[in-house]
Amino acid sequence: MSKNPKRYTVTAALIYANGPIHIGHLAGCYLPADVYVRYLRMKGKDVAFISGTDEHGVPITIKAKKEGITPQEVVDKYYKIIKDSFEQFGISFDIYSRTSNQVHHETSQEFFTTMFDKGYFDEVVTEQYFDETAQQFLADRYIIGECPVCHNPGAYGDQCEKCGSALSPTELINPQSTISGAKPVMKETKNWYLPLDRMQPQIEEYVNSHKEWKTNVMGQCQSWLKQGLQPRAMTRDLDWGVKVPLEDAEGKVLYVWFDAPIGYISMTKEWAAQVGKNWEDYWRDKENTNLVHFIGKDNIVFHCIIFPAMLMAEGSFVLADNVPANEFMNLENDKISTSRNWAVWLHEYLEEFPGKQDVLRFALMANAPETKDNDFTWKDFQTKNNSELVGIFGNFINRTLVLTEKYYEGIVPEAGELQEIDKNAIAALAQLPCDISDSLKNFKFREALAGMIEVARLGNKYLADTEPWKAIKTDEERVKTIMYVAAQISATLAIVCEPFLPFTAEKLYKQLNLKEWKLAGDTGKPEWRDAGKPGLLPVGTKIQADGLLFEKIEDATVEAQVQKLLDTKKMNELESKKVPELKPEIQFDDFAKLDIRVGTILEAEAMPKSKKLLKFLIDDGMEKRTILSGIAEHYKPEEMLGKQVTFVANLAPRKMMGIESQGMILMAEDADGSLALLQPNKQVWSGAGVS
Ligand code: B3M
Ligand code: ZN
Repeated sequence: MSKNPKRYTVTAALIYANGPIHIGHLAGCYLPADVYVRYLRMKGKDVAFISGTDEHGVPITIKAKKEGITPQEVVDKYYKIIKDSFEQFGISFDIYSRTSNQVHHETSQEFFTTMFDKGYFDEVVTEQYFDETAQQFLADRYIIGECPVCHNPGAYGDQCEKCGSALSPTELINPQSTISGAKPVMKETKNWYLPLDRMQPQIEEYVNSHKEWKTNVMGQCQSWLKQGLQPRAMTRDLDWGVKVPLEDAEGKVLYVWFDAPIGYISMTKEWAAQVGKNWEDYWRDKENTNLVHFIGKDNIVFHCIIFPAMLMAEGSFVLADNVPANEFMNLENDKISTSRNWAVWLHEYLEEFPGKQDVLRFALMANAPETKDNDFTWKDFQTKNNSELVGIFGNFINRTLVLTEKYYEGIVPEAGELQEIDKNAIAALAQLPCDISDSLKNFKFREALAGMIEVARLGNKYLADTEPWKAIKTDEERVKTIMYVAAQISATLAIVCEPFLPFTAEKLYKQLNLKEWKLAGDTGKPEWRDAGKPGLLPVGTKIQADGLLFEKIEDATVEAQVQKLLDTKKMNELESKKVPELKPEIQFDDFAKLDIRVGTILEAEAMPKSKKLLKFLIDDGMEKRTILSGIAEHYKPEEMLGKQVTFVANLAPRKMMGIESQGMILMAEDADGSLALLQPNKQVWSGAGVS
């Protein structure tokens, strides 16, 4: 690998096609990848940005079962939703493909065969867990149990998502089938294992040659290596996936984590064929190509240890130069969860916030979980938009455009002699793109984003210090210089914001009339080296505002989003609420002792000094009776008037707060604790007996 390669193969995790994209995926993997790639392209690098959906494995078949459709229908449905939302969000993949394609099946089978022919696999007959009810071996997520490492009770057969340990089903404590809930039995089966234990020295050497990897990534790798690598089965007894290309492997498919990363290669092949390039340049030219995998932290071991081991064994491909994995993004102080619907879904955001892709991009990146888990809150989203995008970025551009329009009909004026303050601003402007560059090269996206905003801050400060709106009254010539410098800052801001805020950059290029710019290259598009260049936006260029770049986000908007989450929380609580346990059995005679009747409420009033009690006068068909009931938090006295209720009529009277209650009104308690009256479903006469 070279330190300054001309070519980059950048991959972003192949997400399972079993659900839509949420902000956690974006912040952890796809946004940093997109920013990095956009930056590389602006540096003139030859980049292949590869991603797609992972359409095999147990997560897909489990989802199919849940939705009552076929696995193929599941992946078709989610591939489309995922691809569309990425596209609209401006994630600029060169190809977004899928592992169900023919070329992928062929590529992964070839890969397997090469390793097989080289004698890399151990053929092992083992006893594996088998679900007798479902007549199926229980691989990966078909089996859950207690994690032997952190004791999380919901660990999967292949991985504990809590502590990140990779597991095999036999390591789970108290395993259970997720298909039938049955306790599995052991049954013999043959599979092909990758001897990671024997490969440990090579893998260690590889990992240790990358001291520059992020500490969270290196930390996980070292803890793996320290535990000692174990042989790992690369095939499964399943019917959904890539068929194992061997004669004695009927009913077996490649392990999803074997075929999925090969998807990066097969998708590169597809893309290269489409655009007339040679895919091998991107995977076999070790001298000139850097391979970078963007992933979330739960995929570290697969990309830093298992896939590299496969690549070493196969022998003809480059190994990853870097794996800048992020930690997790939480949402409003709670772990994002698909099953609990605790997420901000990208396709919903795009519908509810049309044209505001860059706002979410900004908010997620500013808070990216680069070194530790982080939290997304709607309040923070609003603040990031209102104070930074509107208050700093938009404000500077707007002032520059409006003042230039007002004083010079939108034509960039010629600068006079530069004063100290102008020279300082120009020098700072030349430096900032270099700083941003350094941050991006080191995968420090938050720092890079802060550098971008710094350019706008520089512009604001420059205008605040030079006060062209005052100077125009006393020194018209001076204002020309000021507006010239402000125009240069705007142009650089447009360039350096492009990787982060591509939609905004497009608008700015238009408003600042890009066609007239003095660009370094001949692509007609700004390149990174143009940023900070003096005279980038030439004198005489016509610039013009075309609406505001960003709008304020109102309290009501974010409150509605928070409410949506609160509703979700309530739904989850309802769903998780358990039905009360049965009381001990009674005989009919016990029941017959109860005298339950229907009465009509004649009077209702709150009890003074009591939060809970209401006092009713009830027509019971005989005389009238007083009943106290603890429902004041659920019903107002006036809404009870005239209602028919059921009550226990022969309950011994009880005195409460000095008043005798002659019976008890019956209520049903809902899961959220609210109460509902039990009423006859048609008007009946007061005193009607209930049996
Ligand atoms: N499909 C896991 C996931 O969606 C897995 C990633 C594969 S990357 C090659 O998180
Ligand atoms: Zn664990």
